[in-house]
Amino acid sequence: MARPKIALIGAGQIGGTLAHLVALKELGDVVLFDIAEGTPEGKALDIAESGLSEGFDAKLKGTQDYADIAGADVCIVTAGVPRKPGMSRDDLLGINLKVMKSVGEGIAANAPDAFVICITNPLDAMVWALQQFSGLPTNKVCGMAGVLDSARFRHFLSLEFDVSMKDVTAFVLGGHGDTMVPLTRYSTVAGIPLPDLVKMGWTTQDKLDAIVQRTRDGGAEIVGLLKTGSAFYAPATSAIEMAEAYLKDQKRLLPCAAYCDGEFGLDGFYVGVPTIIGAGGIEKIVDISLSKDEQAMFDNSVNAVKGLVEACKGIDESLA
Ligand code: A3D
Repeated sequence: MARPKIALIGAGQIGGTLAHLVALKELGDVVLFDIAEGTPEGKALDIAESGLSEGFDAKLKGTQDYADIAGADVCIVTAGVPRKPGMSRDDLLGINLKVMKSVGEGIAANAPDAFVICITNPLDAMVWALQQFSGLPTNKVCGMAGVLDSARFRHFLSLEFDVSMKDVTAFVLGGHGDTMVPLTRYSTVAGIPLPDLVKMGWTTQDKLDAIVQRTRDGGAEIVGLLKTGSAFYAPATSAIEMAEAYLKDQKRLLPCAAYCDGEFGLDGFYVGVPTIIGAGGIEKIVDISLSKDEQAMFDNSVNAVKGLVEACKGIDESLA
C-alpha cells in the first residue's frame, strides 16, 4: 500500500516542525508548499538528510507549485503571518484572509479529498474562510486550537499538582482567543474533577483561577518570550495528533474547531468543541451540557468569533 501523502501549506516555523514530526513518526510522505522560494526545498532536504540517523523512510519535497500536493490525504495549513509582541491574533485577519483564499483554491483544485487542518490565526475565522473558499465538505475541514489550549492547561495543572500530565485531563472550548473557555468542571486528575481537588485542599480556587488565566494567555506568554514569532513546537504536535487520529481511524475525542450546524445551538460557525476524529474526518460533535456560567463564557467566545467572521465578509464580498 502506498504511504499516505501529507501536504503542509506553509513551511515556516510550524510547517518545518510538522514536516520533521511526520517523518520521525513515519506518518507518510511530505510535500512542503510555500511561496517563499527555497524555504520549503531547503527544509525538505535538511529533514531528508536526517533520515539515516533517525532511521525513517519518508520522501520529502519542497515546492511552490500546488500541482505537487495532488492527491494529498491530509493538508495542514500554516500559511500566513504569525503575531508579534503587542499584537492580538485578530490583528492578522486582513492579511491571512487573502492567504486563505489562495490556499483554499489550491487545495480544492488539487487535493479535494484531503482532511484539512487549519492552524493559521485568527483560527476560528480562518478555518471558516478556508472551508468557504475551498468548498470542501465541512466534516473534512477543521481547525487546531483546542488540543493545544488543553495541552497548555494540562501542563500548568500537572505543575500545580506535581503529577504526570498523563493523569490530567482537561477541556478548553470556544474560540481560540482571549475569550477561550477552559472548563474546570470537565477537567480532572485521574478522574477527580478540579472543583473536588479544591475541596480536598490540593489547590485553592485563586490558584486555579490563575491557571485558567495563564492558559488563556498561553500563546501571548510565548510570543512575549520569543519576540520574533509565536509558539511552534506544541502547535505542531497538536496538529499531528489530529492528523494521526484521521489517518489511523483512531476515533479520538479531541477538542477542535469544527463546523457546528445545530450543535451547541450554533448555526454554521466554526468554534472549539469536543469532536471525534476518525477516518470520516470530524465524525461527531459531542454536544455536552454547560452550566449557566459556562454557557455565558461560551456565548461570549462565540460572539467574538462571529464578529471576526462578519469582518471577513466585509473584506471579501465572495464570502457574504
Ligand atoms: P511563519 O514561521 O511565519 O510561517 C508562515 C509561512 O507561511 C511562511 O513561511 C510564509 O512564507 C508562508 N506563506 C505566507 N503566505 C503564503 C501563501 N499565500 N501561501 C503559502 N505560504 C505562505 O509562521 P508560523 O509557522 O510560526 O505560524 C503560522 C500561523 O499559525 C500563524 O498565523 C500563527 O498565528 C498561527 N498559529 C496558530 C496557533 C494555534 O493554536 C491556532 C498556534 C501558533 C501559531
